[in-house]
Amino acid sequence: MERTLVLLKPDAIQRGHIGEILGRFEAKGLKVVGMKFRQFPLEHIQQHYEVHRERPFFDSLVAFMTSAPVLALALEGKDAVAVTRRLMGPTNCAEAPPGTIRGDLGLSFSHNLVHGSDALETARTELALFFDADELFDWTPVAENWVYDVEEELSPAS
Ligand code: IDP
Ligand code: MG
Repeated sequence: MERTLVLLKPDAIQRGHIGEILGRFEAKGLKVVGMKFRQFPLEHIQQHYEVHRERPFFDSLVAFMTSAPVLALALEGKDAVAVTRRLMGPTNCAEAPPGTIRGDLGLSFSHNLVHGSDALETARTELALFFDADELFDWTPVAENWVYDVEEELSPAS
């Protein structure tokens, strides 16, 4: 099982797409293990996007991400990092395929609705930035053995 960080960006909040986007992750079978709705401080978002600090779009990205509340989600599931990125689609919404969140809901490169960690190691760092340990919850959905073939797919060896 992996955990990953997803952010519903200010454009998703402003456009009323919280339910639509959260619903897609839930419908897929990913488990919500943390959720936080907050307008994050500038320094927090700067730290989150630290790898992009030298890029020309850094300041506008940080301004955008602090312009309204963000919904931070911690999602858990098998291959959750890659599965989440596939559901999101590529960065530029205009080129993202139909069926993906960005492909169905947006037209912009920068206002692309959603963030998802790009690797397991990144996910660990990003989850620690957005959530304290006691804000993440271990729980077992009643339908888990219908989402997965538990013996085949959830054994330690799989
Ligand atoms: P990702 O969100 O698909 O992982 P990254 O390359 O990590 O994409 O970029 C982080 C975020 O910065 C993007 O989601 C987007 O909001 C913004 N961004 C990336 N490249 C550009 C650009 O060339 N112009 C404007 N915004 C950009
Ligand atoms: Mg990225």
